Amino acid sequence: MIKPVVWKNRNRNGLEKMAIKKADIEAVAVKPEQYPEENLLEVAFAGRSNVGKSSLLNLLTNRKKLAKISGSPGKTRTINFYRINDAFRIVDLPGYGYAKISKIESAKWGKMIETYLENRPNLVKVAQLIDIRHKPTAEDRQMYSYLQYYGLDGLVVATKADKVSRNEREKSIKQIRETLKLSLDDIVIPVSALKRTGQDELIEVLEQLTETDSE
Ligand SMILES: Nc1nc2c(ncn2[C@@H]2O[C@H](COP(=O)(O)OP(=O)(O)OP(=O)(O)O)[C@@H](O)[C@H]2O)c(=O)[nH]1
Ligand SMILES: [Mg+2]
Repeated sequence: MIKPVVWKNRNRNGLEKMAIKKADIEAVAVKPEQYPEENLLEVAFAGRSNVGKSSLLNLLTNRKKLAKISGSPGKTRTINFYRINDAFRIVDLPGYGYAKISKIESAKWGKMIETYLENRPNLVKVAQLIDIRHKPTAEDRQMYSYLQYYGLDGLVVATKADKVSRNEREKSIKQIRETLKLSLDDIVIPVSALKRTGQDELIEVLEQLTETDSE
């Protein structure tokens, strides 16, 4: 059973700092037969190509090369399952919205992502990543509506926070909230893989989401 997460009343000051002590790649999949067992809860990372999904995974796990990153979009082309602390999984998805890949390739990835999102009972949440410098695109909005439809929405990560000033950061978060029509309960966490900031808050959320009752 998943415990309800009360976003609004969380008191961060009183919580211990969480840490990811163990992280291993468990499966690389393009179809359901290749997914790992449904025995652990999963949170997936979705977002445009190059937004920083793989970098975020490395930041959270404190590993430089666990997930491969690249300056050119379209690096992650498979669904990659990472087992975290033997307690839950983070799933790194291929990015969408990369203009330079063929329509056929793009449709193939879209289908691959959809198949995963629609048929995974142990998937509890999808963190939607948005580059803090850019207003969410039509595709981002489409993706977010899709997540809403499946009840996987409510968690947005604003990446590359180091690229804007503090003042701009607040403005960008407001713009993200407005464009995606987030509710007050939805959360937006700014992170920077470069400056190594924001990861503690996100780890805390991931641990709450994937906490299981052992009673
Ligand atoms: N300045 C800055 N650059 C970042 C940050 N996170 C990622 N990048 C850079 O953005 C580029 C893309 O990062 P990836 O992590 O590969 O992005 P991705 O979303 O996994 O991309 P795909 O696998 O193509 O979908 C790389 O050049 C990273 O170094 C960040 O927090 N700050
Ligand atoms: Mg990637």
